[in-house]
Amino acid sequence: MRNARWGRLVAGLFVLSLVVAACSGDDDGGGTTGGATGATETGSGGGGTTITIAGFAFDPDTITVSGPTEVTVTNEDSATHTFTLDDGSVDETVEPGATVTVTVDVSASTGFHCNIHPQMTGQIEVS
Ligand SMILES: [Cu+2]
Repeated sequence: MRNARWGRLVAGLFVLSLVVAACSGDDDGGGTTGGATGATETGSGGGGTTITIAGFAFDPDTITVSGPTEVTVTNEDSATHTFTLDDGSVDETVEPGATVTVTVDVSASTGFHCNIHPQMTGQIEVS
């Protein structure tokens, strides 16, 4: 009888640890950045630019860079997306809940898109 009780206790702790691990794993996607600002974000001063993917769309869908710019892309969808420049210089897969940072270094304006969902497009302007 004692062995059976220990078995249940150990099993319970095991399940509990799984729940804790699952919850802490979700924290990576936390933090609301951006918000209801304009559709254009300018990366200057070395601060970089942030793009959020949500609802199968890039937000903002137009960014402005001057020189090499770090662009941080966060995927808040449950589907995998890519952040791909039309000129092919960047092609990064962004898993659900993941954040990737890439350096965008373009000399002329170019578009970007998701390889998986062709309707997801955006534009990079060079100032
Ligand atoms: Cu996509």
